[in-house]
Amino acid sequence: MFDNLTRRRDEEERIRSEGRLPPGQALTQKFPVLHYGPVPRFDPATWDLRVWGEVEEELRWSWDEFNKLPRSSVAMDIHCVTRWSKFDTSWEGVSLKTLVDEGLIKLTKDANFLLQHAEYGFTVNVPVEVALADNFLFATHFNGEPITPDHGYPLRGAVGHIPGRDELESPYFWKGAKWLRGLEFLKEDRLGFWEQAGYHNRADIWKEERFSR
Ligand SMILES: Nc1nc2c(c(=O)[nH]1)N[C@H]1C(S)=C(S)[C@@H](COP(=O)(O)O)O[C@H]1N2
Ligand SMILES: [Mo]
Repeated sequence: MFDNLTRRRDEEERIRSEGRLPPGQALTQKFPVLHYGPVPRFDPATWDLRVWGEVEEELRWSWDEFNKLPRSSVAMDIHCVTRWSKFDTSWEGVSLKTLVDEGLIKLTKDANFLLQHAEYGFTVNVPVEVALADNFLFATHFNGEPITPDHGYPLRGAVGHIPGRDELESPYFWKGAKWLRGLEFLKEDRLGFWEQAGYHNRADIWKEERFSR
């Protein structure tokens, strides 16, 4: 117990000295679970991911089809607005940038925002440039294993900070929806679930954009 505490503090000091600990955050070696509402069940036979709004063609991928899309992986530090940070997490899944570059999703010129739609009507909004960046992934795997049900199985948005890539806007972790089922591209911004509840629209971890009021 005492050893763990010392190890956590030493680790936090190392991360801080590397400039990777945002203001007001603390290092955790656990992986807390945070969400509103129940954990949905996954049925591979009925699951789909729909894409609509500011796209040239609406799309619907079944679970089998989704698993044939080109795959990417990214290592990031993730930062929860409730002040825990988890470092060197690795994620695997599908990147919006790749889907757009390969013409698998064709955005219109008016696609300015992405609204992620999750089970039970949960939503979260980000500017499309944030979703197109290297630090944003539609993730199926965390640290080499399928994401667990309470962390968003089978698919979640994952966003964080890539060490050394300070030019990328890095939002708090809530900007990734767990149990993702739809991607709606919008011309005008529309606030998601937590944003409507008073959380910050942009949510930059370095500027401590936690709440909007
Ligand atoms: N579907 C859904 N996704 C969600 C949420 C939620 O309530 N529902 N909460 C967000 C919040 S507030 C956080 S901090 C992260 C937490 O992810 P974790 O439980 O894997 O740590 O998920 C985000 N994604
Ligand atoms: Mo959160």
